Amino acid sequence: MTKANRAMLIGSIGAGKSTLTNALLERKIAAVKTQSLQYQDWIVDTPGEYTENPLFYKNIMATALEVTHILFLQDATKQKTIFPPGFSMGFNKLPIGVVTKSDAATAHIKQATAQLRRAVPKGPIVITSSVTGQGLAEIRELVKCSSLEEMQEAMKAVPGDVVIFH
Ligand SMILES: Nc1nc2c(ncn2[C@@H]2O[C@H](COP(=O)(O)OP(=O)(O)OP(=O)(O)O)[C@@H](O)[C@H]2O)c(=O)[nH]1
Ligand SMILES: [Mg+2]
Repeated sequence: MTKANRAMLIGSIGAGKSTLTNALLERKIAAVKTQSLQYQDWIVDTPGEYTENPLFYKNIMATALEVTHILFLQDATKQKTIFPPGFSMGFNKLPIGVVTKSDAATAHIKQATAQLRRAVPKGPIVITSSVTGQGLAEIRELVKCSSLEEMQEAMKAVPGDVVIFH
């Protein structure tokens, strides 16, 4: 991993941020509820409350200054999204949309992807599962990239059911 590159994970309570953090770092431990910012290697894991409550947006903004990439997580098993339209455009950071829990029986991947695309109008959307490992290698690759063009180039051989670029 390029040492300078770091990713902040944001998304609703229970979206799977900590489980994804552990999976990306190959830590075989179960996630517990996140109460505060967690710096884990090249990942900054945040409590879901930071994204769910606009009162915490200033914390997200401040923490974003410390990272190169922001991962916007949408739970595929949830009908609702908590991201305002165009949310990623408010950050001067490389965005990665992440649909989580693609393995779940109740996952609605198409719907989650469409919702996430409204929040993340530009950049890759990666369909992931921390259970099967789908999309994890792609996220690690994307966080090594330093521009949208580089991310697009890095993903050009990846099937469209794992990464959607815009
Ligand atoms: N099926 C399935 N379940 C998952 C996956 N990722 C997370 N979960 C489950 O979703 C629940 C919440 O996961 P967490 O990783 O704690 O969610 P979080 O986003 O960190 O939640 P907060 O820390 O409260 O903001 C747990 O019961 C996980 O086991 C996945 O890829 N597939
Ligand atoms: Mg957590």
